[in-house]
Amino acid sequence: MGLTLEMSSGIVQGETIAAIATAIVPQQGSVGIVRLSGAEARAIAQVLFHAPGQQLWASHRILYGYVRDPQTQQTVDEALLLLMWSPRSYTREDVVEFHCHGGIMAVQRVLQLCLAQGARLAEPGEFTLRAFLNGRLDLTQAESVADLVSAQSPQAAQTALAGVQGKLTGPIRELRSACLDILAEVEARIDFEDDLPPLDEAAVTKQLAQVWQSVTAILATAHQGELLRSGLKVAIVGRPNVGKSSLLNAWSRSDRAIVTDLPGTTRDVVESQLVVGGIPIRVLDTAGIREASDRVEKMGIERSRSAAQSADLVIFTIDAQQGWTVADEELYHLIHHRPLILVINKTDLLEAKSSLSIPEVAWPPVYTAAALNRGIEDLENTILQAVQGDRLQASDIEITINQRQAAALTRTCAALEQVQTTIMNQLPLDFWTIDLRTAVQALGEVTGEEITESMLDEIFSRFCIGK
Ligand SMILES: Nc1nc2c(ncn2[C@@H]2O[C@H](COP(=O)(O)OP(=O)(O)OP(=O)(O)O)[C@@H](O)[C@H]2O)c(=O)[nH]1
Ligand SMILES: [Mg+2]
Repeated sequence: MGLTLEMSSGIVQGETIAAIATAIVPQQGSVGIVRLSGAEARAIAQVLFHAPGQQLWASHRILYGYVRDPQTQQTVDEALLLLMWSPRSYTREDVVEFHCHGGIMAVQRVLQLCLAQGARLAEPGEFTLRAFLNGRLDLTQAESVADLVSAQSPQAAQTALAGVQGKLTGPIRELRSACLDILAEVEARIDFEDDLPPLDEAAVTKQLAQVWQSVTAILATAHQGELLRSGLKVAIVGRPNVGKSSLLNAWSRSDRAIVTDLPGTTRDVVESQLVVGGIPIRVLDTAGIREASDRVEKMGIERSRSAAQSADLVIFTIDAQQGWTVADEELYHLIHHRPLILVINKTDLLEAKSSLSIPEVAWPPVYTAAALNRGIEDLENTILQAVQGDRLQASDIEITINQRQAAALTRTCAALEQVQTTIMNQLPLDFWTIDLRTAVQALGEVTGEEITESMLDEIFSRFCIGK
């Protein structure tokens, strides 16, 4: 991605870029937006957009009119034009948005006209990259923008929004400046040893411990952040007819999967999207696993096995009335190395729970009667316990960090621990500064104050085009 930006009248304006900013769905969607940003955005819009009457081309105005092909004078769309002049825009450059009719035709034709006028097709995330380079957003905010777009649950969206609003940046900047203060104190002692009172080692140690504690507290949100961002893949696995599809249906409150009293009903993996405790969950209902001669059923069973192997969590379902059978035991041996929750279904047909002998697994078994919608809440609680343990709950945390930020903060912690050891071992002050600088550098990578072009490329290539 080119980072070539030009300075003009104090504002950094890059090459003019263009992209369709809305989701592109053929023949659907009421509005589609083409976005332009850069030094030529205004000029290009003025060539393409005909605004009848005395409409003013002023910032933060919306014009009504027609997009026309300047070559043929043909009208391409009837549209609204939103103007945001530098620096009061997302990128801080001149930004123009064509609000066209939905579907793909209008936006694609308008985009082509913009490109024909000299704009370049934007790279993924390039608008947000410019917002970052022009100081409109720091790196944590920019990354949160991508998280907000891809959020799959209200909680994921909420923590992403907190990130966009800078709620992660503030604390990280404070910690970095605390480290810089300590570094300055130490360096002053190295440079002007005779003129200054000796360093208060106890005070420095205390400050370092405080910074370490705050960094560790932020690091603790990484696991939850990952769950909120990526969600979980959960596979319901078991013998035929134990009620796996009934469980999916009860859980998703739908008739998503076909349920019959015939073993071997489900032939292929059926998927449902759910949200449990803020965590987006993809639930896979699979074909009952048994020795089958039917070719289609065999293929389905193969898919069940691979779903069980690739899932983050397996819900191993058995029939309460039949108890723990030899076939259950065989199947259990195939997958017991996976994180697994035991579900004992059809408990409505059972007189007493205690008569069942089942293997010990990490989490308590869940008793359900899927056909009667019973036990779903227990199942959800056990899943949350399995994935969160004693860790922070989604509702307890305001911000979360991603893997990149976690890696930088882990380096920060290691560097701070190293400084402590250096102090304890009474090593010379030069040694202190090495690790303090590492901590400052790592914290700067989180906010983007210290970042290389290749790191930026990697971060922004994960964005969608038009954002
Ligand atoms: N009494 C009772 N019957 C249930 C319960 N859950 C499912 N069933 C019945 O058990 C039968 C099998 O249910 P399914 O959900 O199709 O079972 P499955 O595990 O998906 O079966 P396959 O797709 O063949 O592997 C159906 O007749 C359901 O109505 C339950 O909790 N109690
Ligand atoms: Mg089924």
